[in-house]
Amino acid sequence: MIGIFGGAFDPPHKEHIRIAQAVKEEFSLENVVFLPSGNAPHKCLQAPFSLRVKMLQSALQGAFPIDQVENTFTEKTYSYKVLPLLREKYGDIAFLIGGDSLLAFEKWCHPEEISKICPLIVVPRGEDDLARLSAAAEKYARLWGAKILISQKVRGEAVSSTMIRAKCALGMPAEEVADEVMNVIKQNGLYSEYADYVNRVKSMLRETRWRHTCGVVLAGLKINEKIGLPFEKVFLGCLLHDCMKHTDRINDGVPQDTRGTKVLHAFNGAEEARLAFGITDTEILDAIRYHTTGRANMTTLDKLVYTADMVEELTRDFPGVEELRAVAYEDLDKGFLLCFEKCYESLLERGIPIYYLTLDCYNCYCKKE
Ligand code: DGI
Ligand code: FE
Ligand code: FE
Repeated sequence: MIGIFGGAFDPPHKEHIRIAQAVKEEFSLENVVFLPSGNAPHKCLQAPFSLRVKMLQSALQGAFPIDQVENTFTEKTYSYKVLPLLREKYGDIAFLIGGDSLLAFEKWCHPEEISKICPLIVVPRGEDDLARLSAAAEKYARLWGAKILISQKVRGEAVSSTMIRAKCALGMPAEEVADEVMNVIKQNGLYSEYADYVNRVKSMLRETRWRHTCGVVLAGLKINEKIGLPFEKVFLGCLLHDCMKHTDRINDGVPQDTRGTKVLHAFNGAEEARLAFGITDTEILDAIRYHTTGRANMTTLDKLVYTADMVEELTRDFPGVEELRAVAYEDLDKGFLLCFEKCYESLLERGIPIYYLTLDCYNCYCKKE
């Protein structure tokens, strides 16, 4: 039997290869064929098919074959259409999927067709509930005669390609990716659409503040895994949030009453994003503008940037930050509330004058009747 390992592989990471090897062993597969998906309609930071194949070749070094059939498809490729072709080509096949995909199997296109074509090999993620997976497997067996094999030995780790692409965009090392793949990424300038913004912000900040900014981008994207705002809004809001932290230059349009206070840089940063970086998206601009004070009726992006700013993993290490972080990654509304309360109390304790928007925010979210 041949295992079919489909994915975007944008980029392929070490965990992909570990899983392929481990599944091959556990199920005594003759081989595992990597099947990069066809090009999706253009999204931010996506590598084209040919370069994803090139990265896969560098990652696999001939250890596993790559099937490029999905490159020939112009419309969206569905498993129920591709798998019959692969069965014709390879004979006895099994389709590798993650635990999360099995739980969503009903929402796939024609799961009953797929169930007839070949067995599914399910690789649970570390945090997956095995009882739930077994229950789902039994149900699909009953409904459609699906043959579902749940791996007993392999546990996938939650490696996020989005996070890897963000690290590349920020010029950070990504240990999830093999050196050979990183070389292809660099040589072809992959995931570098925001290089101009990144370089400019970096040049405006001192080293630790830049590290903090990278931390906020990564924390923001991690929070966003549960929320699903557009990548660009999260990336740019977080990237630009503190861009005016280290300057005395004040842009037009910044409220007078913020001068000489710690909240100035947020308003100044929003104007800089608009005037110098050419950002026109008001949601991004607002998230920057209100990242220090908060406000009444915050948008999800406002809360996300505010919270990521406080819990990022690269420089924030105040007592209790780990608990805040865990809550924030799980539930943004709760995480935001805890972060805001902590910040508000600290202002009171230190006797710092509270800006009216901070008070608005307090009245909106914290005031008990
Ligand atoms: O820029 P960061 O250090 O990453 O974080 P931030 O933008 O949240 O700024 C935090 C600082 O802003 C901290 O010293 C407290 C101060 N601050 C927050 N809200 C208010 C405030 N200062 C005044 N004067 N009034 C506020 O309402
Ligand atoms: Fe700030
Ligand atoms: Fe900040």
